[in-house]
Amino acid sequence: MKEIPKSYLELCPRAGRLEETEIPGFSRAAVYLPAGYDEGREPYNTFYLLHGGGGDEHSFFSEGGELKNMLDHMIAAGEINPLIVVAPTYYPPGRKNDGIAYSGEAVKEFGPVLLGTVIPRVEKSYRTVQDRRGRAVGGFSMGAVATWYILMAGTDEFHWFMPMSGDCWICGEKGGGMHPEQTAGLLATTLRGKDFYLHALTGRKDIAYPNLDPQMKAMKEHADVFGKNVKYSVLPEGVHDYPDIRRYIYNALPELFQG
Ligand code: FER
Repeated sequence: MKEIPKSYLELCPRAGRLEETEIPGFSRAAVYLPAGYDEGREPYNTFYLLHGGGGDEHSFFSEGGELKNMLDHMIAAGEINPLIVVAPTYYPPGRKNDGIAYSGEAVKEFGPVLLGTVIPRVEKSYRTVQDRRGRAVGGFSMGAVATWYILMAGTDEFHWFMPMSGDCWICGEKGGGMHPEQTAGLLATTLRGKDFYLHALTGRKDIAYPNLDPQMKAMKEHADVFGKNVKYSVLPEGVHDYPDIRRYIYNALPELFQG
């Protein structure tokens, strides 16, 4: 896995901007708009990026601005096409610290909200490519748990999926580790015949590794569903935190929206 160039974490001369948008009846999202958005007329691909448990819509974009700087630099260097990044929270107001069981419910309930409320709202407010190949979804930890739910229900809306350091909880909490074969079997049954690309990433020292790794290995047994369209990367020294997640995004984002 490539390292992020150090200079990419510093301010980029050609910078995009962040704003916030209200998701009526639900909550809020941080929105990254690339440099040139205001002058241009073309629609942009959209990456929905979901924070970890106990976080909020600012989690990815608050810490020192590094993720924003990295996106600006990747676009300026031509490593990726300009895109919009939408970071909504899956928590209703005031409930972000209600524990892991509550988070499990919140991310499960968020799938239909993303598909039915957030996407239409975003696409009314911003110039987006309005088809499945122009939309990607990924997330960290509980945001990855959310991503697996969205994979199961949302291949009409999304082609690109990037769960990072979190497993599929369709068979219960940490089900990818507790019930890997059943989880992989349910995913395979649900996704057989569907067209999608998924890149799962984590670290060998990540607390979610013991849950994600058995699931990914069990998925490989269903090669008709999880073949060349599924990639799995493990960073040997990777831990459960936002800086390593940023590195996963740096490595996997150029694969999205290709064809
Ligand atoms: C995992 C998926 C999500 C995991 C932990 C989480 C330890 C989330 C934890 C939290 O938000 O507190 O596989 O493994």
